[in-house]
Amino acid sequence: MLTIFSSNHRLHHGSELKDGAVTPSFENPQRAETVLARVHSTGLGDVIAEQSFDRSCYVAAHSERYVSFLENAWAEWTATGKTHDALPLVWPVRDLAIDLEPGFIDGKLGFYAMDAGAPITGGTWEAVRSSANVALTGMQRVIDGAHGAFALCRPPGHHAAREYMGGYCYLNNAAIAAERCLSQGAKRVAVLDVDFHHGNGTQNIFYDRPDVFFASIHGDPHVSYPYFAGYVHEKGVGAGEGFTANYPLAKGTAWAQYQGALKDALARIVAQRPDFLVVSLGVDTFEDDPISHFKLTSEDFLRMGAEIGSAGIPTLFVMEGGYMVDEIGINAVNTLQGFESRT
Ligand code: 6XA
Ligand code: ZN
Repeated sequence: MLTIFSSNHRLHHGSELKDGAVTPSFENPQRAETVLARVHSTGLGDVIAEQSFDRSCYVAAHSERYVSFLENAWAEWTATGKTHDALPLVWPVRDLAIDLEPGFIDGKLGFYAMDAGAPITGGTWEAVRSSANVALTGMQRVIDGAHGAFALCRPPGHHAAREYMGGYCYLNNAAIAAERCLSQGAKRVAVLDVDFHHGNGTQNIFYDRPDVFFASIHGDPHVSYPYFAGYVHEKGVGAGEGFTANYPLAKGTAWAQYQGALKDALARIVAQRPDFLVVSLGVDTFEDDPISHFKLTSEDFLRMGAEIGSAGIPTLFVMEGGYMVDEIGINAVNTLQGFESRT
């Protein structure tokens, strides 16, 4: 399987507000390097660099003003004399003004963020743009006939909604790839999110749409980040009603329970007869992941890939989360090899 990788990911390494302290983000450059090393050592296939894509590809999944914010945030932040990572401090919740974009960077950061877990640094936009281009390059290969491809994206994307960042995510790489299929003539696309955390951003972008079916299997938001999305009753709205499927699972979920949700999600996806499948591949469902609480083993990722492969749909895998740095490469590549074993 072809892998797409951008060394520009190294330009982004920030801090996050976690457990009451600002600390180096769990989402660090070593993650992508570890996965890349495993791609090479297993001989998964060729590794190519990303191509450039027009800005309009990002605006297909996000608002114009949000993309402009991402492009300019660091310059606006440093213009105030600050040199450390830009993080938000105040958010427009409930009855506060949610429709008025503030004119000052402190306000803009809160306006365009769901949490203080997506720092903006001097290199962030270049890394983010390159990560989206990695997904777009992979998607184009699949559109052009490859049965599978691996977009080794970093930063990840699935928490990024049409108009906000959060949870280490800025541009939604999976959604941008799905939009690319549609703009190239596909009628229907499915997105399957197997990251431990609910893909609230992807759900947000397609919630009222019948052309993109979204299924997410994740830790129950009652007790797991992102807390405010991912419940079973969230099924889409308007023309999109019935085109979102959420599978929140309990703390300690192991393969025996996980497999049932995965089979159900895949059956629903196959029933849609999508032209393409985008998999948001987070491997933070691993038993030793430091910020999650599922119990999948490295062998289970082979099984997961095989299940996905048995759906028989041309598939782009997009890297999302996974923080057990020693194992993240094994678990990601196991999923891809499991997929290939069925194709
Ligand atoms: C809170 C935890 C963010 C979760 C990020 C993640 N800072 N998402 O792995 O998939
Ligand atoms: Zn995650």
